[in-house]
Amino acid sequence: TQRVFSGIQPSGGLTLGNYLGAIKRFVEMQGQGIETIYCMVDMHAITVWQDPEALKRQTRELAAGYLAAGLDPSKSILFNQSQVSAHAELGWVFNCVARMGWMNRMTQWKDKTSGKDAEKSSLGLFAYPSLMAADILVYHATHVPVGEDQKQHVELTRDIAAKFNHDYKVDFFPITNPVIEGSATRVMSLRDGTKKMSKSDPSDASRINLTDEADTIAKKIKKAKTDAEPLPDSFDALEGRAEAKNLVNIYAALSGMTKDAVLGEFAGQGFGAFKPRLADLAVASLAPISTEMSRLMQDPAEIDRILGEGADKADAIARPILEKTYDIVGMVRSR
Ligand code: AQP
Repeated sequence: TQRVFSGIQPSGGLTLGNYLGAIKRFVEMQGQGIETIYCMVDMHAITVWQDPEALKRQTRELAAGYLAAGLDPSKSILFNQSQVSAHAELGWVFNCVARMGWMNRMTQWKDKTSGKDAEKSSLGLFAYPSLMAADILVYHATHVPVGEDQKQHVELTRDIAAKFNHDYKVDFFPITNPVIEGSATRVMSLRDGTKKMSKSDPSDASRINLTDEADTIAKKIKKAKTDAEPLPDSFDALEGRAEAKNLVNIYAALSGMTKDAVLGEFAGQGFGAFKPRLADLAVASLAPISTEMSRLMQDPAEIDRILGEGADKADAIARPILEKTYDIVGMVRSR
């Protein structure tokens, strides 16, 4: 049987990248006879500094985003990571299974410390992938829907599971599969087509936030970096035009059309014609979600109740798997 786990950091507002690369996929996987567990990974978020009040607000906002996009607490388990302590506990065990060299090779670690003094990064940022492996494996999850940028971390999760199974001579943790599907597994920054759209990019103009007003979305798309060439009639012909590719990709993902079908419609036209259409499409797709998010945010107590209930359900799955892990490792359990 399949069990799906995935999470998003409440480290800022949700972006179009998080929506197309993750949340939209979460919703598609829900209720198909598959158990779906979706987390707000607040413990990952604090690997870089988070203002405490902002973290609480962002966690509730992320929960509102999940709900507004169509996740249903009666069909999926929705909760924030810190309320289920088994994540941190298994994370510690995995810190002792994973090797420093593995962590050193993680491109997210390299990206997040590049140009900075890595010595001043938190130890948690370095160990991030080990906690992520715990998030997944504490549920024995078989499938993890993520964007392209998280593929390496899911591969590391497989390595940790295999090393644990090998070291302790057990067949206990499953070898999890990343699910990287959909037409927008890698949405790029609106200012730089070689960088991914990210909620922590210092430039707000680089991303579309799910909570942006219609005119802000239109303005950001209008200002998005492009080139002066008209659009060709096939996606292959866009090679070398990173920004153009990104906008076409976003159009395809939002409309449900193939990229070639999008280009079939716009071939020969420039961005002056394409951008307003993309802006209209983005506004039409995101407005219902952002309206519902603001409605939900008016009742934070109800959001907290949903997260608490989800945490109870998550704990009921995770706790026995953690206890079995402790037993395998040789920890005395006497109460
Ligand atoms: N640009 C993107 N395109 C497609 N998918 C994306 N995801 C993130 N950005 C894109 C997917 O969203 C999920 C949650 O990501 P996360 O919040 O845990 O961390 P992240 O990948 O580091 O996302 P951000 O927005 O860039 O956050 P910060 O800036 O705080 O690090 C993942 O499935 C991810 O693949």
